[in-house]
Amino acid sequence: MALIVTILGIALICGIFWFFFMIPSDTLEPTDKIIVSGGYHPKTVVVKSGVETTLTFLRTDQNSCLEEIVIPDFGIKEFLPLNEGVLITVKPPKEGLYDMHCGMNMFHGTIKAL
Ligand SMILES: [Cu+2]
Repeated sequence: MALIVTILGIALICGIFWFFFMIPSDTLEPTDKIIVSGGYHPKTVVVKSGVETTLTFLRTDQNSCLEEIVIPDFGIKEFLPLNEGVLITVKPPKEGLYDMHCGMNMFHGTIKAL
């Protein structure tokens, strides 16, 4: 009986470890936060190519010009509510610079994939 409890205990601990540490290796956890206020800060975000990266966009600027974020290369077009973080996942296929801009193409930022 004691042995079964011990084995179950070990299995449980392994399960917890697996849950927290065995996240798929090509996924980076939420990472770069981009403040959207009078433009994009930072203006250039560096990510790894071929890897899924989740970016958090937080708009703190009332200017409705900035309420939409467009990343044409990844077919992304998202509404950014004021003061609410929006998660956007990108996976650049190769190294390079990828443009991101507001809905009216006035403010620009860059995703740099290494
Ligand atoms: Cu705009």
